Amino acid sequence: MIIEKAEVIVTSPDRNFVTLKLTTDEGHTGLGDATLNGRELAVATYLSEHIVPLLVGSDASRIEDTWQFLYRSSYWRRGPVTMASIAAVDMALWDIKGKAAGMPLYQLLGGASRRGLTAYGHASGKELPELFDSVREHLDEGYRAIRIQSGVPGLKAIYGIASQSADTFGGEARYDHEPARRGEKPVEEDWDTRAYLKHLPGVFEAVRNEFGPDIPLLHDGHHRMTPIQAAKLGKSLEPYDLFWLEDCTPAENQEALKLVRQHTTTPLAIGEIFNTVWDFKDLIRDQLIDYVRGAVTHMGGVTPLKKTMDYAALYQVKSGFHGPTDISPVGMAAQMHVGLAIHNFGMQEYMRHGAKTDEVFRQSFTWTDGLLHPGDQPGLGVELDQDEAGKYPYERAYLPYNRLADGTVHDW
Ligand code: CS2
Ligand code: MG
Repeated sequence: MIIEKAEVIVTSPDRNFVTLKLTTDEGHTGLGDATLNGRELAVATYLSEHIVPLLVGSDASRIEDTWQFLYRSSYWRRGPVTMASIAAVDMALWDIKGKAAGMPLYQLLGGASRRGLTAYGHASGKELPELFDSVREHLDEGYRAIRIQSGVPGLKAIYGIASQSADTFGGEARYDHEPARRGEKPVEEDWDTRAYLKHLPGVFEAVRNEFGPDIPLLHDGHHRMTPIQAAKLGKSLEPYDLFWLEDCTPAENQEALKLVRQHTTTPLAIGEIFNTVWDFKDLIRDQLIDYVRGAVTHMGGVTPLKKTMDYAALYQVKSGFHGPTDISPVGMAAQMHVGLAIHNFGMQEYMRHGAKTDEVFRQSFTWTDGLLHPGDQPGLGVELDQDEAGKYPYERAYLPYNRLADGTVHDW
């Protein structure tokens, strides 16, 4: 089975996506997601200039060998651009393998370990009434676990708060579908960690009082705290029994997690910007985290993500794969198959894509009773409508960033 054609497709239905499409001499096609939010064209170029010429004419059935070849032969290992590019090839080859076998990917990975994947959605609000409405909407949509993000008194706009983004962007609530804002410059937001640490425990207390003790609640610290601030937050949230606290520190300095861990039993999730098992190795071995936030798209594909999770299983660390709208439907499908097959599944993040995105990417996953299932189509179960994709050319887009009150750039 020879790869005859490799196409890199950049499309921007509700936001930018980079997709690799491989076609074999036997007529099978495979899709891979290579979207790197705000840096999409770097990956598209890496693929078209440096990977496509290597793929055409090679054996589509050799997934492991192709991965090792792309990873080791470049000499320049790791990094988000390289690993998103390799991820796309890996996903596309698994898609082809499944289609050739007539089986959904999760069957090739060992079959289903559960009926479906518990998924959490993003509730947010500037003030409590809006936040409560947002929680109720998510419960009505079938979510059984909810991430809580709140405005902070005195701060104008915080990433992840839908209603605040509406204010910032002239009445347009674009957060859900467009976290990377289209435009020539990134949007500037403001930040104050002391105000946040003071405010957040009260928000969780109010949510627990309103919605009861049972619903799993999550929170994303989005890399904003120092280790001792993160420790303080974890401790102050203990009474509200979080499912996880995510990205409490930037984690570039992994030692920081030791300090956080010494002070709190709030479960920790980390790694949406990690690229390989090496980024997770010490955190997992030292049991400093509870959930792996890697995404199939940014971790180099299905092959290394499955290996990372098998390693994590030795330490009772579970999955919490990153699932915002900048993971395309192809990437979401791939990680749903992995999540269904592995034993140590924890929770899947699930933000709905926009209507135009769903037209471009025809999907076969289901969302029933709070559970996602990738479906039983052979391969990944996603097809790309190239005519639809062609209607939406790339638009430059950037993620926002933060400055403190005195003008200092801060982690966001
Ligand atoms: C967030 C993401 O979903 C999450 O946990 O941290 O929205 C993240 O900021 C974006 O995916 C960045 O591309
Ligand atoms: Mg996050």
